[in-house]
Amino acid sequence: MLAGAILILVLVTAMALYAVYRDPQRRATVSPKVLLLGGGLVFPVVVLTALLVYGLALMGELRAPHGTESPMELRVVARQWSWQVHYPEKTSGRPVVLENELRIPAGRPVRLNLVSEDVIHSFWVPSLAGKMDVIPGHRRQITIQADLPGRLRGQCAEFCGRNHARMSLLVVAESAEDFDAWLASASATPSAHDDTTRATSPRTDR
Ligand SMILES: [Cu+2]
Repeated sequence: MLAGAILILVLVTAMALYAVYRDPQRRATVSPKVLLLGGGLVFPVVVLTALLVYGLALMGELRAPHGTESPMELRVVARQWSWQVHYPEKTSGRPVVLENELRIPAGRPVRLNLVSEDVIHSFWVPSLAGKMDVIPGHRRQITIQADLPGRLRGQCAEFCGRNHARMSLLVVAESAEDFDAWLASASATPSAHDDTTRATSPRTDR
């Protein structure tokens, strides 16, 4: 795709330079009709059709990460203006809920069940997957997978009101062992307020 883009860029730049610097006496040997039909219709149709076919072929892979491992299920609630991540409840221990932080095990698919409590939001972690609109009254799903441990940034990608720009999300991908240890200790920690363990990510981006 990059090679194709470079080829088109070089071609268009060459044509623009030719148009600017050519000898004024020399007239184009290509008729305007051919230029318009070829450059304005045939060329874009061919290129865009090829890109569409390529994109459709890639879509399945983009939506469902590689591997046959069953994904971990998380519930993500979007609201003005934060992301709330609910971890599966165990028979023992306390429910684990994170605000504006998504902790996941690296190397394992994670299926996010997205719901909105108010307006349309859009879940977007550019390094992991495309955008997924979160629409009130609808349940949307997206499967993500971080191949390596690290910290990534997510952002609401649908304008959702005054603090839309601040509706960001920190994704922390950890090794499976670290993740399991964190989840075990988070669900074991008693909370001072209620029966929910909440943790707030450090908001260095504010
Ligand atoms: Cu939003």
